[in-house]
Amino acid sequence: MDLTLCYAPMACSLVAYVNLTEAGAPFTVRTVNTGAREQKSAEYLAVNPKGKVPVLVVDGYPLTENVAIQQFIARSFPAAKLLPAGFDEFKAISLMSWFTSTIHPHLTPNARPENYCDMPEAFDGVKRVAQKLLFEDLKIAEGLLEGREWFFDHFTAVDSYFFWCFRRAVQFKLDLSAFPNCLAHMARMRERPSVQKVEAYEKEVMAQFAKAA
Ligand SMILES: N[C@@H](CCC(=O)N[C@@H](CS)C(=O)NCC(=O)O)C(=O)O
Repeated sequence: MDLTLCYAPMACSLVAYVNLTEAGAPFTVRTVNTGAREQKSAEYLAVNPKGKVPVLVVDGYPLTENVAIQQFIARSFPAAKLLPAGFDEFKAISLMSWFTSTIHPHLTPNARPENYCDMPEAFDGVKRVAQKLLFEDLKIAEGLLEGREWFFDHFTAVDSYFFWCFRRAVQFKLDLSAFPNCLAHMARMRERPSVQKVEAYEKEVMAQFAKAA
């Protein structure tokens, strides 16, 4: 199987990078310079008309949307146990759907308030409301992680996805001290070689993009 991941530094394509690495899957990376709007180029739109990362191109066929991509990786490489078994599998899909449909949209206004309101003087308010909603989400995640290392009884794709969400909140310099379980989860994730690999790679790609600018 030929796998190519369309990946941008800082973006949620990190999740698939981590999961492919955890699965020991051979894959190549196509970097996408979102700062230079490469995701809106005609060439990229031919791969993903939504103009977003991630895309996992499987034997030439593009698969979009994190929830589908993580399930594809988990089912293609079952030995990695990236999804839990039994009813928990559906709970894992439920959590990843929540990250995509709710947590991610509560993060993005911090970076792009202009996509939510066309009055620049209201941007601070847009961010404030998004942060309030995000903190409600994180309170739930904090409870789910109480007394646990991972969301399920072992590391799964849900952990990789939540790591990206929480790291994004950290990058927006929000005060996250009310979420010690989430902070501990992030620290645990950073002990994993897959996460160390993607964060080192991310730095490299960002340096290449900065040089090219
Ligand atoms: N629902 C999509 C969201 C993908 C998404 O929003 N990706 C962002 C990066 S985190 C992106 O490509 N943004 C570029 C843009 O909107 O121009 C998924 O989960 O795959």
